[in-house]
Amino acid sequence: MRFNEQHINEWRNDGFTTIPNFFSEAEYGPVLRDFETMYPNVPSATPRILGPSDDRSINAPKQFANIHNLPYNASAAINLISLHPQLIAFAKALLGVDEVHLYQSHTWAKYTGEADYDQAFHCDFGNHTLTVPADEPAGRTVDFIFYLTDVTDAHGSLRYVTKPDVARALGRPALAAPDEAQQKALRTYERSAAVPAGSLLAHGIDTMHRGSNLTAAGARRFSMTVGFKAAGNDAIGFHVWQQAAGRPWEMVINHATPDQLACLGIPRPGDPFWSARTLKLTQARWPEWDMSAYFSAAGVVATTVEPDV
Ligand SMILES: O=C(O)CCC(=O)C(=O)O
Ligand SMILES: [Fe+2]
Repeated sequence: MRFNEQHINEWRNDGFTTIPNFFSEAEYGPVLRDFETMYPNVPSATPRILGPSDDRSINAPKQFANIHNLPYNASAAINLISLHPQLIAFAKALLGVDEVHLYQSHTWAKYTGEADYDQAFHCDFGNHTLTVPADEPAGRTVDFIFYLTDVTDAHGSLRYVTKPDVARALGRPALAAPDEAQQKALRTYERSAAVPAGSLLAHGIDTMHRGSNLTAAGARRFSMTVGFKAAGNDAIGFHVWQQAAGRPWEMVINHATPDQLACLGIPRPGDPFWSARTLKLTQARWPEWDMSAYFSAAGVVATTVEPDV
């Protein structure tokens, strides 16, 4: 395991925990190369950092320009890293549940001068639930951010305030800080998640944090945002995987294990969903997927004959 009790306690108490070098170079290197394929037009190094007089509200949407969602038009490496067995195990341990679902996976490329990435302190629950973050750990979410490039304070590191520090800064726990005075108070407690490439930050939709600007000349920050929830938690959502028909799902499906695919809602081998009919139809839909474990668990012989609907 790449995590321990201390990480779990830190996440539960502070809202955040960081594990430097969670992914080895052999694991994140191919994903970095996939980023370079997916983002071929790195802006030229003519950074223009916005000054205090520039209108940040007009500039703000630009920070979200370079985002792609799973599945990715690149190799199996980037398509599988959101479902890395250690991420799944960590999410289960943090939520204290046996089954988790992946509900968010996107890339994000930020470049010095391309946008103003500075954000106000906020919590992310507004576009992950129609209510508010749950009290119980099992009803919460695990929101991972990991990095494919080294991140320093000058590379737009995530700034955050732990839950105890939010209470110190604002006099009570909070999920929003709408006043400038509150933002200022939070800034006095902010920490920087400056970490090397391959490192992992775990937080949730109830944590106070903000994006920060890239100020190093010609710099880039490549990250992935990956969210898990307990299986069956219908209160939480972000992507609808099924909506993505026509996108390269075979890059995930053909390379993933049954445990990884279960995180996307695909029933495991032996599940009653798998009948002779559903097995053969699914195999016809994804011909390159090795479904032998699914067939044998159901006692069905795989054939190349077109199935009846
Ligand atoms: O990319 C980051 O460092 C944080 C961005 C963020 O918090 C957000 O867009 O909600
Ligand atoms: Fe956020």
